[in-house]
Amino acid sequence: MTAPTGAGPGRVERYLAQQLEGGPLHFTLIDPDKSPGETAGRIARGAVDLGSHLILLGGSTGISPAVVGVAARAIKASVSVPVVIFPQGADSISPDADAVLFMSLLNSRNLDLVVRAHARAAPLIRSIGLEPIPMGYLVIAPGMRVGEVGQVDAVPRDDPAAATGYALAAQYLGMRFVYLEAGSGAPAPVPIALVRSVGTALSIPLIVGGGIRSAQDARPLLEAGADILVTGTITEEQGLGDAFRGIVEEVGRARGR
Ligand code: 1GP
Repeated sequence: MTAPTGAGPGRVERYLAQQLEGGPLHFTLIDPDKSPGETAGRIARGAVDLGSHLILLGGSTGISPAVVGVAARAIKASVSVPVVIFPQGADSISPDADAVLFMSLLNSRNLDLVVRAHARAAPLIRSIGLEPIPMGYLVIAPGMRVGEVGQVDAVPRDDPAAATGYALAAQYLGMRFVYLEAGSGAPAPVPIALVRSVGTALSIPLIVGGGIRSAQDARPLLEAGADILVTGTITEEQGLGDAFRGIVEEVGRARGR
């Protein structure tokens, strides 16, 4: 098999394109520091059994290539959906995952997070043959921890035009996904009007995450044009209980529409 180049869709991106033809998708975010190794594998299996389409692996503390690698191997032994690194920096890169979100933090004031860290990590990604998925990452207020660590000028919740400008710029720069992030554990998801504005303008898939805690949160986001919903905190706080199940079922219903 030839190594992925990032110049065109690799195996994981082709899987996503195919799945997106059937409607929106759900990604489960697992923090390998809080849920290491076999625990990550067990959560992944439960999530996929309930209908989640991909496992994202990422966290903000205690991350190393070894921690990510052990969790990625355990997840891959448990499920057949792709395992994709949601990086916090070069320390998140492990050859044991299927791909990495190669994401530019569009509204960071820190050039490292826009492109410089990428320049440092890119040769490693190439040498280990990890699939890079080019993505624009945009933090919407409140932004939570990623807003602070990412030194962002968060997009105000009542400024869909600003979000749409960033998202379109990402598309025009050739990025193949845009992720609107309210921040992990945000008290409320990205506002509906903002998702609708961005979703209407974009022709690449729109990922939305942060603060999605129920089917009631998920439904209007899907109706507004989110192609992919990401949840993390809900599993950490409540496991794969009613809330998680409700969100994944809502995505399933949208696929049926
Ligand atoms: C964080 O968007 C993801 O990067 C998920 O957010 O933890 O709030 O579900 P939650």
